[in-house]
Formats: sequence, C-alpha cells, structure tokens
Amino acid sequence: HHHHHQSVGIIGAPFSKGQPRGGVERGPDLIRSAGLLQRLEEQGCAVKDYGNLTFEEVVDDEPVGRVKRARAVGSANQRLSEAVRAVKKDGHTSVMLGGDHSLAIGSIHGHSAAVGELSVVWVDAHADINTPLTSTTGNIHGQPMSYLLHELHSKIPVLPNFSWVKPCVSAKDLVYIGLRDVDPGEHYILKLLGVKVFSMREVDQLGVSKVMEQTCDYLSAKVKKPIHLSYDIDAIDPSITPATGTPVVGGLTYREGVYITEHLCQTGLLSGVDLVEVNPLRGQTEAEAQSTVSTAVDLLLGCFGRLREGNHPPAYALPEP
Ligand code: 6HN
Ligand code: MN
Ligand code: MN
Ligand code: MN
Repeated sequence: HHHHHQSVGIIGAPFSKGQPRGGVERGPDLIRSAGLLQRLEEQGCAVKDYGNLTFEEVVDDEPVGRVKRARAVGSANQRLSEAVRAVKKDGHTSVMLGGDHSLAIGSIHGHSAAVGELSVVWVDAHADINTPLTSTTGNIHGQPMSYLLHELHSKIPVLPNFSWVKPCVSAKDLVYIGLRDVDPGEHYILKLLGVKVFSMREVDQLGVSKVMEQTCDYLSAKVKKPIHLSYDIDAIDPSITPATGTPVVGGLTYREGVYITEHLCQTGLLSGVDLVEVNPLRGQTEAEAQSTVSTAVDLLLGCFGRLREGNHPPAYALPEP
C-alpha cells in the first residue's frame, strides 16, 4: 500500500541565466496554469505554494574564464537554497519548478542542508557534470553536479557568488537515468568516480522496470537516504516534449518517464523534486509547448501517488441506491 498523502511545498524558480535561451523562466507559471496544484490536491496531497522566487539584477556579469553569468547564477541559487531549506523545515516534500537546470545547485544544497545526506536520481539526456574548466559552452546548466559532489571539490575554481556552495553529495549516492548526450570530460568524470549510470542503452537493454529496481537496490544498499529527484524534461523524447532548450533524439517514452516517477514514489523516500528546462518558446507550435507542459505535470503527479490503474480516496464509499 502506497497512500503516503504527502504534503508538497512548491517553489517557482523563474530563472534562465544558466543557459542562453529565453523562455525557460516561464516554466513555473505554465506548469501551475496546467493545473498542478488542483490535481495534486485531488489525488489527496496537501499542497502549499510558496510562490515564485525573485532574483536580483546582476550588472557587469562578465564571463569568468569560460563560465557565463556566474554571479547571477550563484546569487539565484543561494536564494533558492534558503527557500528549499525552509520548505523542508516546514515538513514538506519540496518541488522546485524551473527554470534551467543550474537551479539544481541551490535545490539540492538546500535540501541537504535541511535533511542531511541524500540520494540523488538525475533523469536527463545530459549528465550536467562539467566542471567550469571542462565545459565547452560555459553554460552553468551543464555543470550543476560538479559543484555538488565531494569528489570534485578540488577541481572547482573559485567563482564569484559561489563561495556559499558546499559539496554535499557523494558519487556513490548518485544515479543517472536517460543519458544520451555526454561530453568527453563528463564521460571521463563518470568513469573516474564510478558513478552509476543507466544511459538510454541500459534502458533499451534492461527495460525501465529493471532500471528502477536496480536504481533503488543500489541506492538503498547501505542506508536509506532521502531521495532528491532532479528531472530534466529533455530526458523524455523530443517527439513528446519538444519545448526545451537542448533536445536530444532517442529519449525516454512518455510511459518510461512516468514509470520512473511512480517507482520513486513507491519507495516512500522521495523528499525533494526538481522539474526543469520546460521552455515554451522552444516549441514550434502551441501544441508542442502544451504537450511539454502537460507531460511535466504528469511526471509530478506520478511523484505524488498518481497511478495509471486509477486512484480513489481512502474514505470512498459506494453511493447507496
Ligand atoms: N541541460 N553538455 C552540454 C553543456 O553545455 O555542458 C549541454 C548541457 C545541457 C544542460 O540540459 O540541463
Ligand atoms: Mn490503502
Ligand atoms: Mn538535459
Ligand atoms: Mn539537465
């Protein structure tokens, strides 16, 4: 039985400066407009909306080496970290609606600051583990995991507005699912640190149910840590979720994508969730933007108890004639 009836605390993070494309800052409001809160309540969750964060204007945010807009990204994530920490202290499962994936820095940092050591499940076409020095694009949304891992601490240069970031995740507590566009430096890091990776090849080979079984066996081998799920919408195949900044062919089906959330929900360990990189301006048509947003909503509903077989409230009683 898996009726956890969790309480969910939602934080909107309309931020796009971890990458160059405008529009991703509209994600939080679009996902809310598609009915996320009502539908979570209908399936028995207590929901508190903490609203959207506001971010300070940063002037003269010149590149630091190759890294773009470090000051803005550092400062936004510091705010987000405090906000997620507060949501966790209030007793909710945190849901961070992005925004671009650089926001995982603050979301995971704040989550860990509140609850201690975490398991991280990163569902993405990309590994987002470039260091500022391996990145070829300079976009921080391709780098967040590098700032968070203890094992990479000595490889991270000092960046303005990043001094608050303390590594808080161990490589053995991280699992990737859905990878299919990994840079050479990232691939080297994944091998060097022995990170558990289920790329699309393993999804093909094993099927999503074995991938999730092995993910959870691996993560709970020693102690069961709270799980942080960082879900990049570009993990899903762009035929379903085209409205995103860095689409990659050959992704998860809608059903595989939802299955991942259902399985993690049933562990009872899901403690924080990110849903990032929904960018309505990257859709060719209104319908493409809509299918991307509605898939994002369905992934979040799956995280909080929605079952495809159907659900009913615990107190449901048949009407008497
Ligand atoms: N994302 N590996 C590329 C880079 O710029 O470092 C792509 C990153 C994509 C990031 O989708 O969150
Ligand atoms: Mn029950
Ligand atoms: Mn991605
Ligand atoms: Mn990503």
